[in-house]
Amino acid sequence: MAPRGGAIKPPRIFRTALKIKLDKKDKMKKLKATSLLVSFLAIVLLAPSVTRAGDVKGKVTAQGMKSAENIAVYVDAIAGKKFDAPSQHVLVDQKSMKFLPHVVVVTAGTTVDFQNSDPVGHNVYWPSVSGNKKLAHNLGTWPKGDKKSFQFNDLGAASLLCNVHPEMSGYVVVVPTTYFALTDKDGNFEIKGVPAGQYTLKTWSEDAKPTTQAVTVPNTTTTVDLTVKK
Ligand SMILES: [Cu+2]
Repeated sequence: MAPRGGAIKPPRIFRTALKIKLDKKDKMKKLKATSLLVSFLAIVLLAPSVTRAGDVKGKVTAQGMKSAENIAVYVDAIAGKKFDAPSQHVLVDQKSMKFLPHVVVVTAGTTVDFQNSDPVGHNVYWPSVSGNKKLAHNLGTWPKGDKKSFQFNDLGAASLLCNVHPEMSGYVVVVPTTYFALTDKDGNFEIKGVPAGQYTLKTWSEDAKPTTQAVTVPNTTTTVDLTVKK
């Protein structure tokens, strides 16, 4: 004799199997919905913080000067914002009896490596930083292949000289933020990734007086034209 209830057993198993199948489907649906929600939140919450910065680009017109090249354009100190000293060093080569590049712009705390690539000894010193003789420093004289490093913590322009070759000159321009650029031969500059906000833009030039200009940075590229005068 067939056991009682034998006839209803298969449907139960079937129902259980169906239930498991439905549960799985349901779970997948829930998972899909959750991941969609997470993606949506990620886009809504993270995207603005990524795009809330813009580039500041423009052109510097140099009045009464032979060139608009090598003019530093930078965002002045921002209240309440500190910048860490970068771990990456900046290189200033002494090559073909020149400081190369002629001008480097760095943020405060940057270490500059002075490398001698010439077959003659070069000296590196600066008699002042933006005219402040108390910040004068002499790194000494060293032969080809050697380098000496210096961490620039004081703001301003250190005017590099070599006491062996008076024709050599260069500049390390130390600025308070990491938002800076140097003009190309036509005076063009581009400061990338400036957080949206209002700032003071400043210039430094070997030949011209410094200039100051207010700038509002939206979360897109903004164009600023500046004029510097001798
Ligand atoms: Cu020299």
